[in-house]
Amino acid sequence: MNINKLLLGFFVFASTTLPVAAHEAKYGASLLGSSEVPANASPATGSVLITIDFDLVTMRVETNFSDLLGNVTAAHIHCCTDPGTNVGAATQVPSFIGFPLGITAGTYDHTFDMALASSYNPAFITNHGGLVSTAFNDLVAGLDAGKAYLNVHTDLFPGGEIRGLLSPVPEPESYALLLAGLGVLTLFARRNKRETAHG
Ligand SMILES: [Cu+2]
Repeated sequence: MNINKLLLGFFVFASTTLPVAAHEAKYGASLLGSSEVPANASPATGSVLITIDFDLVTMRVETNFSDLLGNVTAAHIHCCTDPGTNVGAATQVPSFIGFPLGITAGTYDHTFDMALASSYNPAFITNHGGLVSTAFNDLVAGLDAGKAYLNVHTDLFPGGEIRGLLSPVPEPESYALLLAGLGVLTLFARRNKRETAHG
């Protein structure tokens, strides 16, 4: 088989799948008391999935949590700092709009327009270039680097009862691309082996 045709096929495949993967990014985390700084012994658990849409400039926040010892007072994303340390809130304060407060278990699903200043903590915009666009870029960079965490504050744990350090979730398209790439490499390896044997 003509290796150039094979490579062309690979690049056509890559160019049709890449934009899908590149215009959306997902970040996930488990929410635990042991992830707080300092850690606490809360039996509560939860999870969070963040989806950034770079075309729409939106951020979807999907969260669930249960078994909190205290009642929820606020929830938002803090950024940007190294794991094991604390930093101020980056997103809407005092809490995500519509986040269920005053309860110990619940769910939340809201999509924020990240082109609006109201989706951020004003201090985060001030400290990150002074513009919504620079704040957005820094927040995404923080998410990519594993330097942002979702924190659920309660009346018993004002500093946060459960939190999760957000990290990138690979898209299915990325896996397909990776497998296609490995397939090409395998064909190259076979071809080289055969040529060596003959020669
Ligand atoms: Cu907070």
